[in-house]
Amino acid sequence: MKSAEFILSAAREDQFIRDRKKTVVFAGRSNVGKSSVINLLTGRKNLAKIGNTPGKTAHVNYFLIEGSYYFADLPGYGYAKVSHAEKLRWAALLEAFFSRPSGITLGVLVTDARHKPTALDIQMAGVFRQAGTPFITLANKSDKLKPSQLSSALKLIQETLALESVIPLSSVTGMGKQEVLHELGIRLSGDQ
Ligand SMILES: Nc1nc2c(ncn2[C@@H]2O[C@H](COP(=O)(O)OP(=O)(O)OP(=O)(O)O)[C@@H](O)[C@H]2O)c(=O)[nH]1
Ligand SMILES: [Mg+2]
Repeated sequence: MKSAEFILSAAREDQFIRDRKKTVVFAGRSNVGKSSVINLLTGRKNLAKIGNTPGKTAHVNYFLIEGSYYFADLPGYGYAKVSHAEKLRWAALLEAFFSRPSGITLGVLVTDARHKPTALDIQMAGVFRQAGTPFITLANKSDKLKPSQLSSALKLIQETLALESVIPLSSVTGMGKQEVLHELGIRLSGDQ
C-alpha cells in the first residue's frame, strides 16, 4: 500500500471516527495476530503494535490508508486474565462501535488456523451479520500448520462460523497476502 499512517486510538465512543470514509474493521481473539495482519497488508513493520500485553489495550486504533479509507484495529477478545469490569467495558465499546455502522464497509475476522473458532468468534461473526456488515475471514498463523493439515483446518473454521470461504494467511511468511489485498480491492471499489 502506498501510504498508511496511525491516526488515533479511541478509548470511548465520542472518539470514534465518524467521517464518511470507508472503514475496514479488524476483529479477532487477543493475540491472534490482528495487528500483525495490518502490518503485513500495509507493508509497514511497526505500524500497529505487536504483542503488547494482551487484554491491556481496549482501544480502537485507526490507521488512514492511502489517504482515503481507514483500517480500524479492534481490541482483541477472549483473554482469560482480563477482569470482569474490563470485559464489560470492552463489550460496551464494541456495541457502541457497531451501533452506528454507517462508515463500516467491511469486517475482517481474524482467526487462528490451528484452532476451532471459539464461542466468542461465533459471537463476533454474529455482530457483523447483525450490523449488516459484510466480512471476510482469515485463518492467520497458517505457517504453523503442515500443508497437509491446512484444508481440514480451513474447513473446520468455515463450518463452525457458517462461512462461504476462509483465506489462509501468514503474517510471518506473507502467504495469502495478495489474495487478501485483492479481496479488499474488490470490496472497497464499490461506491457504498
Ligand atoms: N507464527 C506466526 N506468528 C504470528 C502470526 N501473526 C502474528 N503472530 C505472532 O502472534 C503474536 C500476537 O500478534 P499480534 O499481532 O500482536 O496479535 P493481536 O491480535 O493484535 O493481539 P492483541 O492486540 O493483543 O489482541 C505476536 O507474537 C506475533 O508475532 C503468523 O501469521 N504466524
Ligand atoms: Mg493488536
